[in-house]
Amino acid sequence: MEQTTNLEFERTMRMDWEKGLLLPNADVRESVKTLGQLESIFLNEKDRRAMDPATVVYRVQAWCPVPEGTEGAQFWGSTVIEPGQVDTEYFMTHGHFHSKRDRTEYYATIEGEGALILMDESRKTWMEPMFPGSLHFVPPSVAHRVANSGKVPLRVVACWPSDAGHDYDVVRRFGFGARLLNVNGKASLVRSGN
Ligand code: PAN
Ligand code: ZN
Repeated sequence: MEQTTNLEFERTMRMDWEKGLLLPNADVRESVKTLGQLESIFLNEKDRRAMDPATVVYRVQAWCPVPEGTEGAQFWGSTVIEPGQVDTEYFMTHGHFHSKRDRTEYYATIEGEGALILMDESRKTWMEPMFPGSLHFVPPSVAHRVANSGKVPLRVVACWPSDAGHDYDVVRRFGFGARLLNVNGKASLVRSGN
């Protein structure tokens, strides 16, 4: 069989599908978010400040084969959210809209349990349960974050357009319209003023 290659894009990456992680190499960007970096994201800011700021809430890997902002390509990422709570609120990602609001995304769960929390521009907020094998589509103009309501790390993978961009500002200032709280041992989406 004749093989054709486009050297510019000749990169085969490897996934550890048990853990939902990219095997690290020079093309994989890794970042960590700690409690100390998540100021004003959780409802109980006083409790957050009383906790160890070095506590890891989540880790992100991203494979961006083309420069950020390029039209027509896609990025691949992996996020691991640790189990934990700030007061009754489960550990979760910061959450964002895409800067280009019509850009969508897929999320899939590898391990653990939790919720994909979604909010449209009118602040209507809803959730989809995440469990091993669950596959989720984030529609256009919908902010998204992932919360871990289980006892083990919640491992998810995601794929999004390379020109989506991330707008964290709206979420930082106004939060989502609801929060995933542990109410008597049950994960419940509770409406909130912020
Ligand atoms: C994901 C997220 C990742 C971390 O790759 O960026 O889960 O969440 P925050 O970006 O909100 O901190 C994604 O949605 N990319 O578009
Ligand atoms: Zn996104």
